[in-house]
Amino acid sequence: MAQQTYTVGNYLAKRLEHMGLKHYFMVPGDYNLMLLDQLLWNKNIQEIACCNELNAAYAAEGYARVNGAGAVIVTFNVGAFSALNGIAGAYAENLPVIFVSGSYNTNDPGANHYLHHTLGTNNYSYQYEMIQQVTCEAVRVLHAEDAPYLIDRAIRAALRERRPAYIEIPCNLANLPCSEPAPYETLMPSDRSDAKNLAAAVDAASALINRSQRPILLAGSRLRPYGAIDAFREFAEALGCGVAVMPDAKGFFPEEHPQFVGVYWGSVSSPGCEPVVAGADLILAGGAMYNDYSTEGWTAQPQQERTINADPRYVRLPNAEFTGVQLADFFQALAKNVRKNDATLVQYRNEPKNASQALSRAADSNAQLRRVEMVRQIQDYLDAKTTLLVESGDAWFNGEYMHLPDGARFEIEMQWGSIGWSVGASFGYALGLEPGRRLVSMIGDGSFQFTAQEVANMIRYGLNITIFLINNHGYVIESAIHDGPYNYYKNWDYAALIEAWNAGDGHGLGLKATTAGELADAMKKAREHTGGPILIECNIAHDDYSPQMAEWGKKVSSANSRPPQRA
Ligand code: DPX
Ligand code: MG
Repeated sequence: MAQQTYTVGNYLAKRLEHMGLKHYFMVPGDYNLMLLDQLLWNKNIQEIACCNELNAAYAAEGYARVNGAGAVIVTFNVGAFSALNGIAGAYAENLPVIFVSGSYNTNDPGANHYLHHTLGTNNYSYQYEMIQQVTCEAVRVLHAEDAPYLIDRAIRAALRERRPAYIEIPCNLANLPCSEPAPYETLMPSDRSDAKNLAAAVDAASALINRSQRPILLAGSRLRPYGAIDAFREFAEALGCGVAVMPDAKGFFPEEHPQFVGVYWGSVSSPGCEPVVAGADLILAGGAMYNDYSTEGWTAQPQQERTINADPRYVRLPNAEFTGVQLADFFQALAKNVRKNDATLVQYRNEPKNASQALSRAADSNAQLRRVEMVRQIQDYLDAKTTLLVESGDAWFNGEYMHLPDGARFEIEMQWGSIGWSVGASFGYALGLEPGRRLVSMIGDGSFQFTAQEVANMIRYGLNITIFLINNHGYVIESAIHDGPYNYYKNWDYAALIEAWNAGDGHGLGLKATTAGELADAMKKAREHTGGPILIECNIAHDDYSPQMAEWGKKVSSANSRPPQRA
């Protein structure tokens, strides 16, 4: 029998360390205090406090984006329910977040007790049942000796599915002994392709590709969670054709690569990209996630007759489907079976690039700040070591058409699209960043109001994040889709908030720009600032938004208002 030197909480802490985590996010509550003590035992992982559980879940999601996985620890019901939105977001965005909740003393159900922080009924399982809907595995530890097996089961599922998993640990079990962890390798998912299906899929796909006149590649958001970015690029280089990225996969193919042809997003594609995709006779999409946003209200979804969809679950050809084929294996094998064809790349080079979409010249420094000037200056602020993170709203459009220098990264939450995400996610992301890299976040005023207080923890932990707070005085993307009085709210003095959160001992910097020159000055100060976050409030007019957002808004709005059809 294994030696009983571990406790349930120690065991969990060790597994989080094994997963490569150096931090976990938490909000304390009496149901999880014992567990938090046990986690503190492990000095290789650091406890990080958040202002509330929603932000903590967003932070763990952001951390998982840069670090491969994240973890968040909350208290029963009141904490867990707040975290649900962020956990569901991690599910939608394919990020393995270990979601841990403390829970009731195991004697209470038998005693038929009513408990605080609950609905005041004798139902002890509703939290677990609700969370099952937004996690790929949910376990409840009811006896300490079962903890190792159950914790491992949850972690294994999260890693295999690239989704969150839930672990519930009662307050009277967290410090009880259990066996020590088996080698971590026993948990690793063995993602192997079925050799026969892989060969068949590669044969069928390469026959189509080699027959096509004008093939093009489309990078999708699931390339990253399934570890297929490098294999996709290898294949792209073997084929030599044009490579477009979907808006939620920006950065998954280098923008300075000679084969890069831009962001494909229907009529709001980056300059020159749409005609090339429209003219292709074969689209090979890798890890694509087609939804109404990414397909511009279903107008930009490639027709199945001319598409090969390599998805994490299957490879779908116009007339055949193969399962049991891993994305990276598929692209690697395909790379060895295709002939070069650069027709779409040649076409892209000859396409006129709409000059009005190109970045403008510098504005006069006394000129009122306009969106184009703001974008131009932020573009200059990016370098090879930057991650640009964009919140839902016009920040998406401001970010999508920026150029990412080689080495720069891009983060967007286009599938879940929960506003306020960016503040917590920026906090988590920045904690997980390698030294020498930095985070730049573009966040709209309305989104910021959802989760603003987490900036206080960026100050507490001295994170050097630059936030461009785009104050266009309203939910402007909503106005573009469908305007009404509900899209307007109280203005805040955003830059002034930083002083309040510094509260004497912090090193955050809050600046405001209403002219082009003020923004340039603020950027200069931002570059020199160390020891805490910088928030630059960029004041622009309410109606100063991207033309692409207006165009996209119309398409999404008409998709939303399709009348019901009789079957
Ligand atoms: C809403 C959205 O100010 O950006 O550029 O002005 O649009 P823009 P803001 O941050 O406003 C965002 C706002 C209200 N979406 O326009 S995108 C609906 C919504 C959501 N998530 C949650 N609640 C409501 N996406 C949690
Ligand atoms: Mg706004």
